[in-house]
Amino acid sequence: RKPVLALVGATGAVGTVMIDILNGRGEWPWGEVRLIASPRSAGKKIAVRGQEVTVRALAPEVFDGVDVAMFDVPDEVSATWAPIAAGRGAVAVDNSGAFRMDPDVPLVVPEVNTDQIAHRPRGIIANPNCTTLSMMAALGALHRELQLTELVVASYQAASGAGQPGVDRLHAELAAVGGKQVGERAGDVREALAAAGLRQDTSPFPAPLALNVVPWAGSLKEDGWASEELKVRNESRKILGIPDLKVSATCVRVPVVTTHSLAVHATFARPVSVARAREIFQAQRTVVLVDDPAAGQFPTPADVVGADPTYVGRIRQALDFPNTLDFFVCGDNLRKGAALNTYEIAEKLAGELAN
Ligand code: 11C
Repeated sequence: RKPVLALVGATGAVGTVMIDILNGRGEWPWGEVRLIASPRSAGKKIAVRGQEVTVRALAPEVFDGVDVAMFDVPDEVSATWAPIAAGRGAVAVDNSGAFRMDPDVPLVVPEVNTDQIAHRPRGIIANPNCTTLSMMAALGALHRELQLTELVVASYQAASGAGQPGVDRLHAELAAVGGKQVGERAGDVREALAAAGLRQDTSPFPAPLALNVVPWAGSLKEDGWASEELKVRNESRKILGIPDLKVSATCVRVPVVTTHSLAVHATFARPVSVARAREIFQAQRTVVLVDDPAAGQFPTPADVVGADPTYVGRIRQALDFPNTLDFFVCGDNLRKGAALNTYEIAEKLAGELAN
């Protein structure tokens, strides 16, 4: 029989992108597809590859007979339900942060560490955070040949990283400032938002995002670090298999709807050249090189959104740092950053089941 695929969180922001990916995929190894969501969304009908599928409410028995269950739900929902799915025989592929650092749960980016999929004693495989993922195809390719030793990054993260409420907030803020002479005096953006009835304390962001950048993503951790910055550090180490990788990240939210960008400063054990880095990127199927500044060509989120690959440009040899490259990456945080990578892992599992 063909394997059965379940999608938990089918009606959320990432779940919706996942449905789009399922509908657009060429090869189709699955038999049945089950769509699962909270009781509030149960009964809804969603078209998957030409067939109407009725969304079921999350319950233990919906996992009976499921081979692969993809989870696009908040951490606390995954923490409870991924083990239940695994207990009923499914492999859970989880896009939340609940299991990423569990030593018995592999953290997988197929083009970087696909071999890790086989070691899953808990029956759970984790999908990285979208900020980490947005640079991993590019970094993994360089690391394979050059051996990464130090990584300094600044992120430029889109509003949809905070889910649909983040997108809705950005649009509402842009509408509130649109066409107005604001951004010229400290505090005038906040005043324009307040005048439009947009209270700061109800925003998913800790400061106005319209006409602004906000140096914060996630929750406050020890010594002033944001959770997102620690995820970039810990997850990069685990995915690349470099436990002592030196990492420093600053995560920043920018007024972009979807597609995270990162300015990367990466140091290697071996000498690097821009020419060799270009060859490495060109040989990596999931990386697209857009790097001709003389012609105004470099990746930008507005040009990358909706695409599957990681886009890389602005490759430079760092002037004052030996063996170091600077470059800029853009990746759609809802596709490769979330749904697509999860689905690519599920597809590998389907291949495993077929053999
Ligand atoms: C953001 N990267 O942009 C986050 C969202 O650990 O999966 C994803 C959080 C996570 O806000």
